[in-house]
Amino acid sequence: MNSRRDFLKMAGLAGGAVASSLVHKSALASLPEPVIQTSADTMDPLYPDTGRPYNPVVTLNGWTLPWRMNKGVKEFHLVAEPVQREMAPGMIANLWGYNGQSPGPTIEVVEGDRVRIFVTNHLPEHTSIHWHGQRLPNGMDGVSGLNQPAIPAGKTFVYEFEARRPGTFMYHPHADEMTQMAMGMMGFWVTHPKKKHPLINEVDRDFCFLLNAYDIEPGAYTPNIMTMTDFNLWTWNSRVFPGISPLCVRKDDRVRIRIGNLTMTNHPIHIHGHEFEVTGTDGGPTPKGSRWPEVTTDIAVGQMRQIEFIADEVGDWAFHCHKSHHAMNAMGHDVPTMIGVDHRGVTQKLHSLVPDYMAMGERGMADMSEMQMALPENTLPMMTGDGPYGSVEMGGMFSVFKVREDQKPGDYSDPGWFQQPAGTQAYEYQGEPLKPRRSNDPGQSAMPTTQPIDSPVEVNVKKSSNHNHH
Ligand SMILES: [Cu+2]
Repeated sequence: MNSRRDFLKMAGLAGGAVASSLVHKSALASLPEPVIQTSADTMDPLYPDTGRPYNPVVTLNGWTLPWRMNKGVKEFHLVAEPVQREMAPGMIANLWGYNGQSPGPTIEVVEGDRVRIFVTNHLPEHTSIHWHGQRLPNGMDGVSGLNQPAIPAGKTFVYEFEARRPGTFMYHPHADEMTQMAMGMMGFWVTHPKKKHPLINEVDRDFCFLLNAYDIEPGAYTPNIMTMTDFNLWTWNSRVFPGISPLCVRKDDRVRIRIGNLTMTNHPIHIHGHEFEVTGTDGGPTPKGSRWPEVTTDIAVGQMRQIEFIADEVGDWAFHCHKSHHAMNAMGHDVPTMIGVDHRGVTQKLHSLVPDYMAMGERGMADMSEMQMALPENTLPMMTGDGPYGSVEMGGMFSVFKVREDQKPGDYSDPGWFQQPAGTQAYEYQGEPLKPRRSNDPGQSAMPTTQPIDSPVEVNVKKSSNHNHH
């Protein structure tokens, strides 16, 4: 990583704030060099080369911040700054984040570690960092005005505490929170257990990401920070499908996925083909007796959940928020429901006036994914992302959980699409169609009888003046 070059480049972009007298040479000598990330790709896990060993996490479309060991203290340097985040190929957002990206880097430490975090503020306004879920001295909790003065623009503050309990945490500003979180300022934090823990399993794959949301008008680059509920980009780590990396694992791996919610609404996160247990929250590991199997878990605002399961079914499994509006991208929310409305005649007339006019939605909204419609600049299609059999018709909070027999341990690369073994895929029925049997037909029950397929079913059609069955 060309961290120094990137950092100097970023410093140059920020108007030379770092090169100026704000950071004195003596202070610079004691500050750990900030590492800046310029890519939105999922980075390989960062294996520790100092301090206690642990099995690192993989941050979806993110990375773990390297540290410097200084007399037994792990030192990190976070730089709060404006960033450009690619939300999916074809769309860039102007966000605020840390060290070049939004969300910021994941911080990984071990239970009992002494941690010192330098926070440099390159935003145009003051900020602070709250370490969500941590046990720490009150003055390190990061609520500006309550626990500390806010960090003025251009200044560096130092937080220092012991990572007292193992678990899943996050960090975010507690200063002009509404603006700064709407702009993407947040990051993940994992404290690994220092020794075998009765409630914390060792896993083969450990993924993490944050749920966040933005309101960016089609054609625009900067979020509308005043939006309270009507967001149009529902994101995992500031990415939308098909820009979210797949979660690639080997068959029979024990998998843990850690998720934190910093949006303004809850997200029922759902996995296909497997059942999981919630093994931890931001309050710590859950007692074994409190765990039950499920396939969807709701994550409320400000909550974190870690789910665990054995990936024992090969395939490409959908993994997504179950609020269907959260699995699509911008546009469409103001479109009236047109199902069943045939407006072809109107379209023809309109075409003579407005050549670009398109009728949308009369057969459902699936046409949207196929439409070669001219979109505004820097705007993603509402439903997008192709699979091996056509459009997946999803956007937003959607990814694919890929389980393969031959995915090597430690290999997180995309193995491509799953090849369905012969005879294991839904297929088209080629026989004769049957007439539908309706439950209100006289003398008929709703349950089909065991009619042989080659003998036609007799159906009495009840005449009705106000119902026309086609
Ligand atoms: Cu959702």
